[in-house]
Amino acid sequence: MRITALAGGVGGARFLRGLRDALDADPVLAQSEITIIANTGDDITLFGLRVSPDVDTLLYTLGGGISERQGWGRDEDTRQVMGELAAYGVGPQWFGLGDKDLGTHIARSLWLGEGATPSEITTRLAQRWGLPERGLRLLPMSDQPVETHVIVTRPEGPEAIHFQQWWVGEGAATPAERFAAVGLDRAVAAPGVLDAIREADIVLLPPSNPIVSIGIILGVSGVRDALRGTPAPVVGVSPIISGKPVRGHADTCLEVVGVEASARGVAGLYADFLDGWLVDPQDAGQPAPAGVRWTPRAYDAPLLMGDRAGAARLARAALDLALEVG
Ligand code: GDP
Ligand code: FO1
Ligand code: CA
Repeated sequence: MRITALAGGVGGARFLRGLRDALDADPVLAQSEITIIANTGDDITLFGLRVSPDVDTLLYTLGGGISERQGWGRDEDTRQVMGELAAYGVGPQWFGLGDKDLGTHIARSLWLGEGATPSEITTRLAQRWGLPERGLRLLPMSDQPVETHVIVTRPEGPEAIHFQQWWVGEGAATPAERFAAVGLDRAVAAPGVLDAIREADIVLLPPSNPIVSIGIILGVSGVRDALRGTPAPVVGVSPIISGKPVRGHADTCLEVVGVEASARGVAGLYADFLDGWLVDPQDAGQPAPAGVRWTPRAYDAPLLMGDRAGAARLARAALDLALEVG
């Protein structure tokens, strides 16, 4: 079975680790390959280093090096380098880069300087984390740089800031007018991305942020058309339960683009290619968006990943829904 998934950071990574566990526990499906198309719109250059938060969260979670407490960054990391930078008055200090994590950013930046593409670099990083031998292929959505910015409203007028400054630095609390994905209009899909969607047996959308994770990947030229055209069933898991995201500020992001923060509102963003949508029992009463041929399927427990076993159970339910509608 060839499974392709679009993914952001923490929600995507935890779901996909659960999916790998669920497949490994199934004698028939254990040989399945998962291709992950990662959002790179969160990428940012800090201290001269290229940081790719969603790619790194996927690498560390799937490779066994994640900080479980944070959901991002390396396990048992320290902040010595950040402390030294602070002593020199060098910022920003609102983005916490751990010492072990910095190794990844230095390697990535060095290889970019040598002319390697993000795809090639992601392959190298994934090898170190043992992804290929576990049947996991990680692809950045594009090899062209894309950076999501947020147009915020300040007392002195509108200002465009990097998504990470808004999300991490300002806790998504500064009123925002809109998102601008700088470079997205010129970004072409990275090698293998469109074929992975077209040739998949199943396409899954983990419960990733619908605007700044999945929404950015959908904006890469050809991705949406590939999803519309693929013969594979496309099934998603709602990141919103009863109007609230499980973590983060997806409700604020939806508000910025004028979409209702609900399981149904998110499904409406995918209505042109989605075949199945897994929702929390609390959202079971919500009808599908107008004109779609599926009805939302309620999970048989709260739509929460909780621990790793809970993530495997949720992923198995999404897989079963895909096998049913496919
Ligand atoms: P990020 O890049 O780190 O923000 O991560 P993603 O974009 O991959 O996923 C973020 C989304 O995952 C948020 O909107 C959360 O609501 C959602 N999420 C996280 N954990 C869970 C969970 O256990 N269940 C569900 N249904 N959604 C979750
Ligand atoms: N998220 C935070 O809330 N605070 C941080 O200081 C922070 C640092 C950080 C460093 C590396 C990395 O890969 C991710 C990091 N994140 C941090 C998570 C992350 O950037 C965001 O939660 C997501 O990109 C939002 O989608
Ligand atoms: Ca992210």
